[in-house]
Amino acid sequence: MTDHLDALLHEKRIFHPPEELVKESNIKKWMDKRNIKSYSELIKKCEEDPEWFWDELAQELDWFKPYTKILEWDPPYAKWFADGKFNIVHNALDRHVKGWRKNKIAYIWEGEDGRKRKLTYFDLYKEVNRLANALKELGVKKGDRVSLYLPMIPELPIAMLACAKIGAIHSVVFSGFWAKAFKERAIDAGAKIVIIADAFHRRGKIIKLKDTLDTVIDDIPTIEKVIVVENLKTEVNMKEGRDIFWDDLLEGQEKECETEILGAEDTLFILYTSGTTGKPKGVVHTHGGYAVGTYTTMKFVFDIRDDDIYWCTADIGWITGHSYIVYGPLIAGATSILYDGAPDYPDPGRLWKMIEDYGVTIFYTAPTLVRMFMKYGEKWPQAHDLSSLRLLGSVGEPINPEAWIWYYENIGGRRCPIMDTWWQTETGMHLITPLPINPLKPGSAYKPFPTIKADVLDDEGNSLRDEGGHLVIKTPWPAMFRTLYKDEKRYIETYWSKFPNIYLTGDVGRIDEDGYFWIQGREDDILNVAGHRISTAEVESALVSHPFVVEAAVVGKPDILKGEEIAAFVILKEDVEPTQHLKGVLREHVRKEIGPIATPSYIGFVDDLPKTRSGKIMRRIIKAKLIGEEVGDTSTLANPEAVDELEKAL
Ligand code: 6R9
Repeated sequence: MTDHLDALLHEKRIFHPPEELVKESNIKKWMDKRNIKSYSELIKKCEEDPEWFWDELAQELDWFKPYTKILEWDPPYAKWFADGKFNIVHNALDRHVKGWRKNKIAYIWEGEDGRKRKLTYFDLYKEVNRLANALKELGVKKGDRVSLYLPMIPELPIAMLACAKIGAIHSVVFSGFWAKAFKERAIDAGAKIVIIADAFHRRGKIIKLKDTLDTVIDDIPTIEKVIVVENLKTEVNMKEGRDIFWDDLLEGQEKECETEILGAEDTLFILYTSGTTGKPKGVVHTHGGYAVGTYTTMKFVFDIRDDDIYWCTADIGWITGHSYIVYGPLIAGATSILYDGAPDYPDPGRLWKMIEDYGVTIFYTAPTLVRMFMKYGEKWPQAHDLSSLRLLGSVGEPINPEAWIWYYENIGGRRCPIMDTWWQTETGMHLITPLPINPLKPGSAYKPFPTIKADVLDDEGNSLRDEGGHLVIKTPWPAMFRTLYKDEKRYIETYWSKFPNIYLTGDVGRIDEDGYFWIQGREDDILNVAGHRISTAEVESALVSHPFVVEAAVVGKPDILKGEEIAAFVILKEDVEPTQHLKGVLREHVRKEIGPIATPSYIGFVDDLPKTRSGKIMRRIIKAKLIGEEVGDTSTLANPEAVDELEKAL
């Protein structure tokens, strides 16, 4: 049976990057300079001396006072460059403004309604300084927490950088979260200030963010001031003495502001991520190591260069946006696209038109979007000139081989390698990922980044090959989170207790005979059917490989005989009839792809699947609904209405 299972994820096809791209790549040039002949030689050297690698990269950044120690590793606590004096904003802005990048564009912004703005590094620098001065005037000090509740407008990175500049800690809450979710996070962080926008557009509608905040603000006792960006200039309720407009606050503020000299280990931000329990986890990142990690991966994974137009479609409210829209690209001095709107609005050609309009060269998105665009069809990308693209990226969930190939052919024109980057809010930076010089297998996130030791273990801690198990990381890395905010106990229990001194990712992975990693999904997404371990991702991948299927979610339904049976919820292509006969066809298809053991006992057709706002399918909620349990809090869902559909479908 395992043979069948392996057959699905054991993609035989190998895709090599174009020779020219390899030759010109940052990593190749970097290795050449150091007389390193091959990638395997680099990996070996990094394994022997990881501190050598990170020291080399850290030296490309500006330190107020150089560090003398690179790493202090006292598991599960790591300190990187600890005695160095540093500020990430000095590296993301100040040093560029002193040099030739001063008038280089940092962000090209476009709103859903077509509004456009361009900000140079100098523009950004001045705005950050004015806000930083204003925050100081409001009494914000080093270590104070500031909650940012903003859509994808330039004021969001400006606010993050202004906080970091003065040593305050930002905690961004995704603007698509509801009031309750914001409240919970702001209370946990003990935020003194909230920076928010009046409203923003989504799918042509006006979402009134400030009104949402007003419903919970009185329950957050630590908030002293609310700063309101007039993004759409909608009517807002302003409370005397507490609420201030951004423009009024910045009026007359100095365009220069001293950057606080911090320790490398000082906290940069807290970002909340959902855990297995209901309470979100406050993931804590620092200035120094995080800067080095995000910068290094920007340089080597995305191969960023000064003439690139780089676009990561994530929302800054997630770690992907923090690391790869704000800090990584700015430290690297890149020009990035910032888009505030739905990706398929006003039509499914929106992103492709923007790639053409701005000549985007590097494009980083999520598999869920790729599948959505597969559903809309090839004609949308085909209507645009995408020949400027050089490199593609994927993040957030396993990309099924069909989606990989579609992305590779229809967006990348068979010329752009896809960097399938595996990482987490906790890791801060890519940990398992190809570089543009590596041969790719569709659906595999390649191998660990230089210096990173990753493995797949069974329950006893033995390394597994060609079998699914716990994905773990055995070595510290600079951008690793340092703790969970105010919850040391949970930090240790969740991540460091199953295997001593080894980081438990919570994902299931498999390493094939070539050493490629195949991420199979979260541990809690693994089914046990008649004693066989089956990953929901594998069955979903099989379903999605059928030409009639766009997206699928698979969960386990408890069964006395088999332990679990497989239930699948399927979204069909627009013109396909949802018949009983088709259910049989799909079952047969999965049976053929993986084997009888993986054949779904139940198939239901739905128009939508419950997803988090970052696009992850919420299998836990689907499962609860399926077995008639309490669904619980659905406020973090992007589409709570999708939950009700599930019952009817089977
Ligand atoms: C960056 C981000 C982390 C979880 C992670 C894993 C899944 C992310 C992936 C991937 C397969 C990839 N994940 N990237 N699975 N291939 N390339 O998404 O952070 O929101 O914390 O989610 O996402 O399950 O554990 P975060």
